[in-house]
Formats: sequence, C-alpha cells, structure tokens
Amino acid sequence: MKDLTDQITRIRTELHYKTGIDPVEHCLYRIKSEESMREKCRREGLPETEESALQMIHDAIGVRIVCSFLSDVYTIRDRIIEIPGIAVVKEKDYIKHAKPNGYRSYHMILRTHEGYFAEIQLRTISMDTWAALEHHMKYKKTISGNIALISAELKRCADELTSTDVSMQAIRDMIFEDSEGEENV
Ligand code: 0O2
Repeated sequence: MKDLTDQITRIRTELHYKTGIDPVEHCLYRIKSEESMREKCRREGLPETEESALQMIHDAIGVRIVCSFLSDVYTIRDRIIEIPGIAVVKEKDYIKHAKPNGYRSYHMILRTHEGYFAEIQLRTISMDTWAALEHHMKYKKTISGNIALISAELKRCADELTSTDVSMQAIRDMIFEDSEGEENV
C-alpha cells in the first residue's frame, strides 16, 4: 500500500508541477481490517483463510482518490496504468455507466509485482459525498423514514450531481481555454 500510495503522490506532484493545480482533492487509503475481511469472506461464501483474503478478494488494499473535476479522474487513471510493476486486473467505469441506484465511481483492481491486489476508487467530490450518504442508508440498521422515498431522492440527487459535474467541467474548460498561453494557470 505504501509503494502504491507513494506512486500516486508522485503522479499528483508531477501534475501539480506541470499545471499549477493539484488534480486530487484528497486521497484515503486503508488495509481492510481482519473483522471486515472475515465478514466479506462469509458474504462471498469463501473460507476465512489467508488465500481468500489475499487472492480471491481483491480489496485488502483500498485506495480512494477524490478529484475536483471529471477530467482529473481520467487523467489520474491514465497515469495509474503506467505505474511500473503494476498490472491492471479489472476496470469498471461506473461514471459512464452509473449503477441503477445512481452510484458513480471509477473502479480499478490492480495487482502489484509482489502479488497483492489493490482496489482503487476514483471519483469526484460530489460522487464521494453521494456514495457516503448512500452507504449510511444501506448500513444503518434502522431507518425511521420511508426507504423507497429516500432511494428515489438519492437517485434524483445523483442525476442532478451528474449534470453539475458536467457543467463544472465545461466551465473549467472555458476558463482554461481563455487562459491558454498564460503561465502557471
Ligand atoms: P466492502 O465491504 O465495501 O468491501 P464485482 O464482483 O467486481 O462485479 P464488487 O466486488 O461488488 O463486484 O465490486 P464493485 O462493484 O467494484 O464494488 C466495490 C466497492 O465499491 C464496494 O465494496 C463498495 O465499497 C463500493 N460500491 C459499489 N457499489 C456501491 C453502491 O451502490 N453504493 C456505495 N455507497 N458503494 C458502492 P463491497 O464489495 O460492497 O464491499
């Protein structure tokens, strides 16, 4: 995880140096706890073994990269696939193909040269806020409100946030077009 996050920091620093803007709003990472891994093994119908945890399940290492703009998500993704010694096992673009509940995020499963798997989630700030709220709804044991109504409202918000992300990107592109040729924009 340290090697991987160091590489992500390097990519982030390089892009910041080149453009004057850090493309990453924040980056979180974690090693899945034993309790959470055991629970996931049970959920997936796997034996609670080291092999299940490190070979069958691919998110023992988890990294979440939150960007301000949509284009930054894809810029970082394009740089991650170039990290030496890293193999891309799977990619899922829930941004271009949002889940029916409205979830959006870009997921990558990587395999390090030591043979460990890591899950990378790349998303914008609005996608991240939405996912955290939806996660609360999913995992909160008792919800006093109407779940169908909450789900419908979440979907409505997801659609509005999608539109806002696209508009923000367009505004940013216009600002950058206008500042072409200026130094350190
Ligand atoms: P946990 O307990 O969070 O680790 P796959 O077998 O690859 O098709 P999988 O394994 O569910 O499907 O992978 P996927 O779809 O890439 O999702 C990986 C993780 O993304 C999930 O972990 C969640 O943390 C997050 N995620 C996926 N869908 C949603 C969603 O609808 N809402 C929110 N809030 N988060 C989501 P797990 O597997 O649930 O386990």
